[in-house]
Amino acid sequence: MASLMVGRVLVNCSGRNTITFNVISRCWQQTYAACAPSVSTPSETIQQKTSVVPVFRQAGQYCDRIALRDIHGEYTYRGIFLSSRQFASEIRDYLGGNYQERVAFLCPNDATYVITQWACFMSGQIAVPLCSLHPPNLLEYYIKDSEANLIVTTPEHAPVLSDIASKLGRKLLIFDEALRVLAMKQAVRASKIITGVESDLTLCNGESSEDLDGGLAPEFYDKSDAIIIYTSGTTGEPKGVVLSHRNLEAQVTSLVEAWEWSRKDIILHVLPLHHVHGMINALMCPLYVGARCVMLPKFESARVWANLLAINMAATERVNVFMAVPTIYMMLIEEYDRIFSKNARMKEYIRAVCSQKIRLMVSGSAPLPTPIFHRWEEITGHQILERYGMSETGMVLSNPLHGERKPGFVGTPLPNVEVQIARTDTSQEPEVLVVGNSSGTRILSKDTTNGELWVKGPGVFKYYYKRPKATEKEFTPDGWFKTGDTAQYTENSYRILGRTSVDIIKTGGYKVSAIEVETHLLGHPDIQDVAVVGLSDMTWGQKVAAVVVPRENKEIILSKLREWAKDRMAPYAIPTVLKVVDKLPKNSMGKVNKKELLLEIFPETEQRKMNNKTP
Ligand code: MCA
Ligand code: AMP
Repeated sequence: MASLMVGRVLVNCSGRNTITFNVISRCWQQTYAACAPSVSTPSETIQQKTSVVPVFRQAGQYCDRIALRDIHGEYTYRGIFLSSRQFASEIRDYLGGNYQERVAFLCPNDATYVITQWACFMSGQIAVPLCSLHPPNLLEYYIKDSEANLIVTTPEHAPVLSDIASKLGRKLLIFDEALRVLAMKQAVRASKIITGVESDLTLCNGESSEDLDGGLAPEFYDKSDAIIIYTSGTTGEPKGVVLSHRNLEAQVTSLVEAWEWSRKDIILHVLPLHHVHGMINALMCPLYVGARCVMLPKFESARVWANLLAINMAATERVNVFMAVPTIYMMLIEEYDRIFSKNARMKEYIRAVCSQKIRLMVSGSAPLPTPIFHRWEEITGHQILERYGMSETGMVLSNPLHGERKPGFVGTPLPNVEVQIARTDTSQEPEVLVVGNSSGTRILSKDTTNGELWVKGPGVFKYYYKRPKATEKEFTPDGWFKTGDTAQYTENSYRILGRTSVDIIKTGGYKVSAIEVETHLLGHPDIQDVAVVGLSDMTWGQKVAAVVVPRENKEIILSKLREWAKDRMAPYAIPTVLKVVDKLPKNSMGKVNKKELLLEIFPETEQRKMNNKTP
């Protein structure tokens, strides 16, 4: 029998604000216990004493400050909070009052995404963000795999999702435009009250905080899960990385401290919202501190330049933080060359504006090529801050906010993160070569500092959804998460040398499993055999390349293959390079040696890559 407790508690929110919450809790412990992992992971062993403050609750204190601007308009923290609370109660009703149910949601990059995500958190559910680029079969996979009983979407995606919902027998809830408008109306009111004034008056005072009761008991968030992010592995289908509210808080507070996020910041957001980079680093961090997020529907070079330069914008609207993957920096450079390169005065202006008005430009998700680092510095006066992270760990290593940023390096451990580099390539027990945290790094080996990067800390994920074996495999017995990335510690900083597996491809910042692409392509009626490899490329990091053996008397053409793949794979996973061969070279085990295949089939690209090795 479900037990229900209703009451009121007083909680001190970061020592700044006393907020009254309704406490509603019903058997969430049992629900949580049912999906808990079978292995002990670091995030459980390093438990913190204080209660977790989820992003919506932290944000509740910023009341009439502007939280978000999207293509429709501006939204205050209060507006988003109230809309989310209303939506949370609808979600709760749909789920029959249960907690920790998975809610898959597909929303555009605008306020509807934030309201839906907060509503999931407030009602105690686990949010599963979907991506509009994915074809229906992939969306269906994520919904099935996460056992999402409820799907939320906006009218533009309703046709696709209603088909899936009826096929799978899941409930579909269409986001009501009135909720977005409710969040906006508050913004209009706020702008009348505080036009252009950056002041503490915009924080909640005693009386206005009264409307911002919402969410569940503080203890609920200490132990419950928040998000599932899907990520590809070397084998099998994408796995759901489960991040708890405690994980999210640890990841956010680590970055807030390291990169000195403050409520004066305005970030330009151009990233997809179903991955850590766009969701946590570029959205939750600003909302956690009362900063503002200017969200574009998608990345577009010209629009980004217009925002960075604040063309036709008031000074108070000017963005001062930007985060992107290396591909985006490369595309921005190409746009700059196209539009501005012949205009010396404009070039001077761009450099002056960027260096004086923007305080932080970050790159991550894939290695930042040294030429991009230098060119960007030449154009904007900014040394891009490169950092390293993973869906399973959040951010791990970062170049310093103040001090030297080394091209080709990813810096040192962030606050609350511990790392080790371990030698795992021998038949013996792994040997720890390097240990580090935000206070410093110790080298334990005389021979080498190259090995696999291992991570521990409260930000590290709990488990892969419904995959206890896969979870156990990725952790050492003493709770280190094995990243699968080869790292090196040298010159007081860490470098990422690449993946230990050739079957993980990073293209445009997206992780793609070569095995998964091969499995899809083998379903093509005219393909007999295939090997998929990542081909080095300055813009995309790697391009997905397929080396294909056609069936007898059949012809494979790239354009037709891409068209065929459109309904089956994410667009970024579809090969953009095709080589047709008679036979794939295989070893005695029947396996293709992909490193050799790359050298044999694409000798020029591989040679160029070796020559460009940095630093
Ligand atoms: C698109 N194209 C490609 C690729 N994608 N070509 C080669 N490789 C690709 N991967 C081609 C298209 O076919 C098209 O060609 C042209 O490029 C433009 O395509 P479009 O879809 O319009 O591209 P876009 O919208 O400009 O997308 C590029 C992008 C996007 C903005 C860089 O890929 C992106 O948002 N990447 C970010 C991924 C990300 O956030 N990753 C974080 C996960 P044609 O014009 O000939 O048709 S990693 C993470 O979260 C961890 C924790 C971390 O460390 O951050
Ligand atoms: P994902 O699993 O999609 O979260 O991607 C995480 C992977 O992206 C890591 O395991 C790395 O291989 C790669 N990655 C992220 N940031 C960097 C970086 N700055 N340099 C090199 N690789 C990176």
